[in-house]
Amino acid sequence: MYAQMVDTGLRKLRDAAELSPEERAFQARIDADVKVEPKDWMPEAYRRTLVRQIQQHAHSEIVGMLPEGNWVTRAPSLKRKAILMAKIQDEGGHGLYLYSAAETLGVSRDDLIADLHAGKVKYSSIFNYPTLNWADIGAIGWLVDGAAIMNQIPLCRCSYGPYARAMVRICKEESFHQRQGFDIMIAMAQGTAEQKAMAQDALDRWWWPSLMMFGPPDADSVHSAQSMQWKVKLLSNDELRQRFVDQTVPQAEYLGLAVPDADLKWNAERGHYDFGAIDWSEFHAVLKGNGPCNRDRLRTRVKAWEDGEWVREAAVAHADKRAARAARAA
Ligand code: BYC
Repeated sequence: MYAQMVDTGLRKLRDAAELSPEERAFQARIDADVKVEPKDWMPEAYRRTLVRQIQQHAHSEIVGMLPEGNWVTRAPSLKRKAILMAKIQDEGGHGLYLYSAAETLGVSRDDLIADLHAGKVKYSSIFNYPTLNWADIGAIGWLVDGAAIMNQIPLCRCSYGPYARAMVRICKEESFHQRQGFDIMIAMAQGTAEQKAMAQDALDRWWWPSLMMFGPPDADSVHSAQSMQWKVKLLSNDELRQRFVDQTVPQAEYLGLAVPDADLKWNAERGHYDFGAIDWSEFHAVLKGNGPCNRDRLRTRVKAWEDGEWVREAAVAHADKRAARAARAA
């Protein structure tokens, strides 16, 4: 149990004997499921791991608003438009809870956002794919939010208190998002032949990128061993991916849609679906900035930040004036 990695980026865990007394006590608290709180002592690598993961997660929520925002003005009805706007607003809120959780670790939101805009840190690969038709909005809710929930429900039990608590509300909202996506897919799959074809096309394009959301295979995951030791991650990338496939294939069958994988097959012995090989070269290309929409997503985020500068400055000036007025009155 008492083993830690020498450095994040290496896969070798240290033996208990190699840990300092503080590190041993820290790991013992984690093993006993005691939450770590901001003012508690923590190994510097634990803090860095959390800042990395939480900020990647926060950036994903904010960038994740963009592919959906593309469809607000083209939603097929007022009801669908209102629902989509509420969902996108929820994603913005998730980003804010997560930036706040990261700030408890001694970093500033402005610095995290500057790193995103400079391309120094990642956000989820999935948001570098385009939304080409309305069925894509259904597929995002069904598959992308479905994958997100699969990954994030266990994070409600992760070792860092502020992150775990933020995840509780996020997961509740994500589960509505998943249902609204499935509702769109039902409407389209049961609609005209043309609508059903759009739903199938969306599933064909979003299936494999959704499986990539869970990250590289366990054997290639540089951070998993240490993150699981620290309960920053509760389940491995491959375990979560398998759970997602097992949960989603029957849903596709219910919709009457075909999962685009010739090797997909129920394995009674394992009690799981076997599925085909993932094209990891595509995943790595997207991570390197060469996905279909990487440049566009960052350009849009930077522009939104710059366009909003006067609002942030006005809010600070207003707060300063109020504080000065209150000080004069006191
Ligand atoms: N995309 O050692 P590994 C959402 C990176 S939000 C991009 O396995 P780890 C949603 C990884 O960061 C979705 N990068 O890493 C929002 C690492 O690079 P760095 C986001 C990826 O951290 C709005 C390297 O590959 N969810 O769902 O142990 C609307 C090696 O990987 C990806 C979260 O952030 C990827 N897919 O595991 C709807 C949840 N996968 O950092 C939905 C919290 C891996 O060394 N995060 N990388 O430069 C996690 O659970 C984990 O961080 C991951 C990766 C499973 C994502």
